[in-house]
Amino acid sequence: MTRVAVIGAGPSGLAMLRAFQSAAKKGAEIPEVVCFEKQSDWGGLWNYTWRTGVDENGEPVHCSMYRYLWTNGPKEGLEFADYSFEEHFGKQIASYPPRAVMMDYIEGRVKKAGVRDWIRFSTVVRFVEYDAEAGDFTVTVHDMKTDSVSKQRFDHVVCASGHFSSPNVPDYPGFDTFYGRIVHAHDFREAREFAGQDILVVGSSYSAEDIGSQCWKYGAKSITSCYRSAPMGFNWPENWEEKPALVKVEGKTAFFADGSAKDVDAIILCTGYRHYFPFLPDDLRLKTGNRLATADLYKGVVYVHNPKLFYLGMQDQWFTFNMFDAQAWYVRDIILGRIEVPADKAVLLADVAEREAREEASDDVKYAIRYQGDYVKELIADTDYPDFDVDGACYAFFEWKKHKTEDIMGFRNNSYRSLITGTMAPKHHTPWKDALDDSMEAYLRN
Ligand code: FAD
Ligand code: NA7
Repeated sequence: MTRVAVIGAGPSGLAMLRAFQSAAKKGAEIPEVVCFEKQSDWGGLWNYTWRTGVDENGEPVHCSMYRYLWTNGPKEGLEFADYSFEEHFGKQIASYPPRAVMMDYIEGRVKKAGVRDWIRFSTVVRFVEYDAEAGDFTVTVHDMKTDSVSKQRFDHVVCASGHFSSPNVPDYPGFDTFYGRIVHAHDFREAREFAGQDILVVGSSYSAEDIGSQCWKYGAKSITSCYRSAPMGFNWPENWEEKPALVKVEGKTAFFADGSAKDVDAIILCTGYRHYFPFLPDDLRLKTGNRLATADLYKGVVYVHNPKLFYLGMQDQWFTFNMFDAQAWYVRDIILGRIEVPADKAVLLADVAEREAREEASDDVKYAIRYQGDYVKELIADTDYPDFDVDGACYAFFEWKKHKTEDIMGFRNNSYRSLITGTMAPKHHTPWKDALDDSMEAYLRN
């Protein structure tokens, strides 16, 4: 029997399990699927832990999420086409759910699918090797519950281990003698820690914007953010100032490229993440930047140097859950022999080159959103994943961008229409900036 290993039970890995389960439900014969998950529960980044550094087993903590995290884009852009928010919660809910609400939703679909038994929890994938003669993979895993290391053979490996977990941590002159805390976004958890403090946020992307906003919401005295390439440029509250690049730190004073300086109590490095696969040898390891057209992946999922190996969710993300689904259904159909991957490596490489060129053709944001929307459409067209209004999702993202420009601390008060059920989301009962209790009970009170 064909055997498939899935590495990771986050949204991407779970999409893979759900894809196979849905084929089996329709009568298809499916391979044996074994998913290895190093955490003790599923949900990937959405499985929150207070821990930082190493986990209970001494492994690097995967979680990069923090308390009080609400989705940074509208839920209507990520809704599963085969499992709506209304189906899960029994009613339509507001558009920017907090993390706990999202975790409940993610779990709902896979609980219904009944795939939990396919997952070996607290099991770390240590190494993957390809045996060219046998044409299969040997996967070495460490089961932390029994403290035993074992090897298993698989015909296919699907790597869904995420890429927003291993932090990119730059050094700046003076960091080693700074008078306060320096922390990367990956280890940021509780915004109240910074109440009453002057905070410096390094970076100008999603983490910088959202962690700065959280600290602002939970009572930081001031936020200074600084950018390497371009400012975020939002209409910030009066105690938030945007500066050009950080140059150095002396004592508690940060100096910037325009010659200005600011005394700060803490520095939060929102400097992004690295694609990091310590369990993969050179011939199997994806080496790519955080971009829409990942290097070396035919159709964004098939590893061109070994087409029996697949990667899910390795792109930079406008689309998330529904894109992971589109990818998982596509990979499933390759494994089931329903979709053929060209045998000629030159064809696979040409596909990657075409995607890269098309991504690089414009740096307009709407272009990038449409680009990824088109990718989702392209994959969905070839499988039985339920068709949904991808253009409508792009439009929701355009609206979201506009709402952020209008009011960066108020964009989460807006509502959008579900592309799956057609229902308009209710307005949340409390403006985001005043909603300090982000429990599921509080959010669902609508
Ligand atoms: P992950 O969620 O990272 O899951 C990967 C899984 O692989 C983990 O469970 C991990 O434990 C496991 N794993 C890793 N290595 C091993 C190993 N060696 N052995 C066994 N298991 C392993 N997306 C949105 O749609 N909306 C948002 O609001 C949003 N906010 C975000 C906020 C933050 C701070 C971050 C970092 C990301 C956010 N994202 C958001 C994007 C996020 O990447 C996706 O939502 C989603 O979690 C990606 O799923 P994934 O399964 O690809 O990866
Ligand atoms: P991103 O989107 O990869 O952004 C990283 C940011 O960090 C970006 O502004 C970079 O600037 C900046 N950066 C990177 N290296 C440095 C150094 N050395 N010095 C200064 N600034 C630097 O990561 P995020 O964490 O914001 O977002 C990742 C995901 O988490 C995202 O999907 C969200 O949903 C949550 P640049 O523009 O490259 O000059």
